[in-house]
Amino acid sequence: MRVSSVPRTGNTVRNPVIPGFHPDPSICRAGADYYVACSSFEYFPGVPIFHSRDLVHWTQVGNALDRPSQLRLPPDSPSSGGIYAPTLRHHDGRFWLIVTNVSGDGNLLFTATDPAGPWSDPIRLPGVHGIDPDLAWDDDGNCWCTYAGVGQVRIDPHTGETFGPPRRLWSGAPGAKAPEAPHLYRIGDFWYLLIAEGGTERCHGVSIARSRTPTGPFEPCPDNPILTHRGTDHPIQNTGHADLVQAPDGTWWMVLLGVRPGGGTPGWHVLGRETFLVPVEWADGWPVVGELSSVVPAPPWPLQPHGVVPGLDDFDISELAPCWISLRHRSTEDCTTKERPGWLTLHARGGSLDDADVTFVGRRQQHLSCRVRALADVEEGRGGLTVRLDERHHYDIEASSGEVQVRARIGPLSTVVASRPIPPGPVVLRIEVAAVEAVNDARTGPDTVTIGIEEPDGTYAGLTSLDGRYLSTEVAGGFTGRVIGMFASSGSVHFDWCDYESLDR
Ligand code: 6LW
Repeated sequence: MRVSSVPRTGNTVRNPVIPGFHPDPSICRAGADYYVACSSFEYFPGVPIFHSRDLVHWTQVGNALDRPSQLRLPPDSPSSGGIYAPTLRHHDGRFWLIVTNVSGDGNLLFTATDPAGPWSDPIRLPGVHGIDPDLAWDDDGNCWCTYAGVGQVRIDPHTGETFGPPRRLWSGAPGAKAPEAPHLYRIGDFWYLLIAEGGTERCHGVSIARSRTPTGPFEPCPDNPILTHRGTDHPIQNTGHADLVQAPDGTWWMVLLGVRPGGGTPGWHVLGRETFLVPVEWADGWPVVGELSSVVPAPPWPLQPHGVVPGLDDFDISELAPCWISLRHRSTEDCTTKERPGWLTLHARGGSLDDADVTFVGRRQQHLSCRVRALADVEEGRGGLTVRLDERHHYDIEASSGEVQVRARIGPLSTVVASRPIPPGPVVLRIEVAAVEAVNDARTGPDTVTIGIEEPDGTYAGLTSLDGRYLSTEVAGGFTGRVIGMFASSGSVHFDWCDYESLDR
């Protein structure tokens, strides 16, 4: 039985469709509009929401959790804690979002009439004991919450109440680790249970099972895993944590996470887990996933390019664009565009970038090669530009009155790599990332991070070049990716603009 297929026109578009640290994508469609939500971990605001009309061009329309009442991250909560694995659904005229806050509040459910927000305050789910919660409704109006493990419990999504004991549904392939990221769908005569397994590292994969009822018993697909790149030399690795969506023309598509390791052995990925798109066909009642590569066949409908994140932000509007994220919380007391109109002012709240609690505003590195520049006025404090993986892995250029310093923090080691005097007045700080062109040696790193300033006459003065591998997930661990941004480590620092430019070919 062939239900539908994706016509191949020969045209392709670039994958990942949402580059940079955007893992655990969950997708839903409402009419002609598609929406994706991703995990956000220790960053505030949390859960970026993207919109698309064509599945390949995505615009960030907001962050679902943008109020402290929705997202509580203790100041000392660990990096790669916080918000895990959303499920986003459109049901009964509303959008539903369920996530886990592993740094305290557990599973939380939110609703909105517009995915751009505002989203409701959270409904707590104390009876759901597992990460990666999913939501699915049956024809009788029952709401089933399925979670990593893979377990399931019936819930009232309006109150968070659970009914009956949780039941175990399926554990994926015998012996495979970490059956997680379940999504349950009613498609035709079956209920399909899509999961990830093998762990979110190189062995990640996607498997599926089906049943006549949402509660099982589930019969595994004979072709599991239906998608994995484990054991291959494919440039996209760690593929898993997927979600399915059907287009109005009947075609099916999958969003999933994958990484792009660079350099020699073992390969280092620096952008975190990114969101890829792949077409899906159906054969004999099972999904067959198309080839996942750095391009995806253009969908058979007009593409609507939009939503390129503006590179230059001159902080002329009072609200920060949704791409800007901070660490654990953000208040107008430590981050404001109102104090000096047209500038972003950061007031240090005590910590340095080595601490969990620091005044920081950054954006995800979304290109393998890029340049970020910012004009900083440090007459009243110390601060600058950083590229960070977490508190223990970051490269910074920090300016204070009369001097700039480049500092590298790698695990337990922290060192000033370079410094030089600067003239009075605002200074342009620059971080440039260049992906390696060729691997000359198995030990070649993934990229080079060059850090410097611009002289008052605009000429560039490089201070140092550092191996980027130390700001990779393979070195730092965890679930996030690089974020590049501005910080204040003491006093007040004002930024006139910050410019992010892709240097990818
Ligand atoms: C998430 C789990 C996973 O909860 O990583 O790749 C965890 N999959 O499903 C954090 O993103």
